[in-house]
Amino acid sequence: MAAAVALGVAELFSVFAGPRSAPLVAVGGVVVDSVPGPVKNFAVATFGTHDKTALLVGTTVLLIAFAAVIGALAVRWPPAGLAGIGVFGVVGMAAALTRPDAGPLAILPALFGAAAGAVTLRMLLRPREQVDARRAFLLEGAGLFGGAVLVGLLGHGWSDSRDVSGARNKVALPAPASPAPSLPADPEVPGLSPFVTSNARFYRIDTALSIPQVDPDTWRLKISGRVRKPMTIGFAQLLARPMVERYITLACVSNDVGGDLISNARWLGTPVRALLEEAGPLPGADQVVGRSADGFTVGTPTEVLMDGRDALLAVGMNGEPLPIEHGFPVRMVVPGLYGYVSATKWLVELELTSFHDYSAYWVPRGWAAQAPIKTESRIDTPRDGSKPKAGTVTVAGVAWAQHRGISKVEVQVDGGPWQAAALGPVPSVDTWRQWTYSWTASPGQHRLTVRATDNAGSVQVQQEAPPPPDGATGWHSVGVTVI
Ligand SMILES: Nc1nc2c(c(=O)[nH]1)N[C@H]1C(S)=C(S)[C@@H](COP(=O)(O)O)O[C@H]1N2
Ligand SMILES: [Mo]
Repeated sequence: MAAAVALGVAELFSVFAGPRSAPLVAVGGVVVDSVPGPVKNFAVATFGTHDKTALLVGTTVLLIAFAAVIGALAVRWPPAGLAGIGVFGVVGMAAALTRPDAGPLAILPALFGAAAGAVTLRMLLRPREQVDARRAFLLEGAGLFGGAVLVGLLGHGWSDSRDVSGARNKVALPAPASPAPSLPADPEVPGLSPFVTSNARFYRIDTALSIPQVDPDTWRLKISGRVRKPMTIGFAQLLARPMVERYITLACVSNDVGGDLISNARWLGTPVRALLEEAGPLPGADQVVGRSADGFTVGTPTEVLMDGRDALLAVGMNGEPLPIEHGFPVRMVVPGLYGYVSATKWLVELELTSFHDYSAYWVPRGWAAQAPIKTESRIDTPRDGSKPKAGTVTVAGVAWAQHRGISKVEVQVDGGPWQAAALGPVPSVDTWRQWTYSWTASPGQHRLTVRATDNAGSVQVQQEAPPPPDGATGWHSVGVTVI
C-alpha cells in the first residue's frame, strides 16, 4: 500500500518534472537501454509492438512482489520498511537522472514518492489500541490504495495530455517544389497491403517508453562535428527550404520473413544533402550520427546521404505533419537503409564523425553498423492456414528492395516451377511493389512460396537467417487447404 502511494504521488510529480521522470518509465527506460541483445530480441519476438506494455506490466508486477516482501518484513522490524522504500527511491531517482534528456528536476517524482511512501508506511504500522485493529488497518489501507491509484491515474493522464498535439495542429505544411507523382488505384484484391500505409496503420518501432514531446517553436537542428561550418536551424527556417514529396518504404531490421514491420508513406521533406553541403563535411567524416531528443542515435554513411537519392529531413507524412509517435516535428527518411541506421525520429542533431570513432545506439547491442535493406517479398493473401475455394485464387503480396527496385516476383506452388507474378506500377525504386498471381487451385493441401529479384539482378536469398545482425533472409511461404 505504501508502494502504491509512492507510485501515485510520483506520477503526480511527473506532471511537472516530465513523463520520463516517473519511476516506472525511468526504470523501464534503463532496462530497455541495458538488457542484453538476446533478451531484447526475445521481447520483441514475443510481444511485438506491445513490448513496451509488457515491460511496464512486468516492472509493476516485480515491484508489487518486492513491496509485499518488504511490507511483511516491516511488520516485524519497521526499519526494514523504511530501508526498502529508501532503496526504491534511490533507484527511481538514479534512473530518472541518468535518462539522456533529464534535468535536475527529474529526481522530484521518486523523491516525493518515496517520502509519501515512508510516511504512509509509518502511519499504517503505528501501534493500534482498538479491539478491531485488523479491520481498521484494512479499511485505512484500502482507502489509501484507492486514493493512490486515483492520484496516479490522474497524474499520468494529466502528464500525458500535456503533449505537443496542439502545436502539431498549428503546423502549416508548405507545398512541395517537387510533388510526388499521382498513383493509380490499388488492385482490388482483398487482403493485399494497400500501396500507401495510412498513418494509423504504419508500423511503429522505437525505444521510447514515453513519446518525446518536441515543441517546433523551440526545436533546433544542430549540424555539428567534423564540418567546415557548424550550423543550427529552426523549424520555420527548415520549412522555408525547398521541399520534395516522395513515396518511400520504411522497413525495420527486426522484421522477420513474412513480418509486418514495413510500411510505405508519402513523405514531405527537404533533402539532407543540400544541408550537409552547406555545412561541408571534412575528410574522413564517413558517418552522420542522427541524434533524437531522447538521446537515441542512428549512424548513416555520409556517402549514402550525398549520393543523390531522396534522403529527407521529413516534416510531413501522407499529407499531415508527422504524427508525434513517428517523430514530430522532424525525422530522417533514407530510401534503401533499415530504420535503425537511417530514420531518426524527433531529430535534433546531425553530427559528422566516422564509423571508427562512434557507434550508434544499436551497434554495441549486436547489430551491424551498416545495413542496406535486403531484397524480400511477402505473401499477403491467401493467409497461412486459410481455406480458399477451388478455382482461380489470387495470390498477392508485396516485394521490396528499396533504392534498387524490384524487377521480378515469382510464385512457386508445391515446389513446382517458378511462375512470374504480375507487378504493380511504382513511382520509383524507393518503394515496395505490389504483385499478383492467378493460381488455378485444385482441392487439397498446397504450399505457396514467393521470391523476388531486384534491378541489380540479385535473387532473394533462400537461406533462412534471423534478423540479427543485419536483417532476416529466407523465402516466405504459406500453407493452405483448398476446399
Ligand atoms: N528517436 C528514435 N528514432 C528511431 C528509433 C528509435 O528508437 N528512436 N527507431 C528506429 C527504428 S529501429 C525504426 S525501424 C524506425 C521506425 O520508424 P516508425 O516508428 O516511424 O515506423 O525508426 C527509427 N528511428
Ligand atoms: Mo527498426
